[in-house]
Amino acid sequence: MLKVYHSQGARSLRVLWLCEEMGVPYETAEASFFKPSDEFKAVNPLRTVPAMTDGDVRMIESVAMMMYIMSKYGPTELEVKPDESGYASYLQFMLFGEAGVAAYGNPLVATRFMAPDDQKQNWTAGYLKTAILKRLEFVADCLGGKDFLAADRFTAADISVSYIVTGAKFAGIEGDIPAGVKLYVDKLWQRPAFQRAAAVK
Ligand SMILES: N[C@@H](CCC(=O)N[C@@H](CS)C(=O)NCC(=O)O)C(=O)O
Repeated sequence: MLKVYHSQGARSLRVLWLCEEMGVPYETAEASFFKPSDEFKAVNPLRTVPAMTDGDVRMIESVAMMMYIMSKYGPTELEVKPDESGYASYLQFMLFGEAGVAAYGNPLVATRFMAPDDQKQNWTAGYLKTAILKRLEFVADCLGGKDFLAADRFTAADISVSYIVTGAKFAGIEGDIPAGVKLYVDKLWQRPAFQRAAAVK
């Protein structure tokens, strides 16, 4: 069975949400940032969350985990196939959710909580905040009021991109999320599978 090393509010939410949507069974193990267990450290020496095992398989990238689960435990409508229109958008937003948006949040969170007081509002923190919000404006433009980013249906790309709104509170930018993105994510969060995943401690 899939074992997901999870911390509430972390990117493990992407993996749990996908599993809940697909009905794939999983178990969780606590992945604490402050007191990582020996087991977690052995699975993920980087101690970033999430990590996942599936038998002998060991993974430490959340979007790759989603792609693995869809390929291995699908088929699922959450994945857009190469012969469907919307495939290129799907692929792009799957990766954009992490590489294009959420990755900018890590140094912002670290600066907010770990930098010396006189550096918490430094130039780089301002740059990172602007970079994230600019990219979220791009997401809002791409949505143009639609409910989903690719293929006119709910897909894993929506799970990937929308994580940033959960992470925004750690980065201190939750009040700055563009209205078009907020509306889009609020609707996604109505999904029962999201609510089950978000409730996992
Ligand atoms: N690209 C990785 C990023 C993982 C990541 O940075 N997770 C955050 C929590 S959501 C974390 O562990 N931050 C602590 C750190 O970077 O040391 C993924 O998508 O799984």
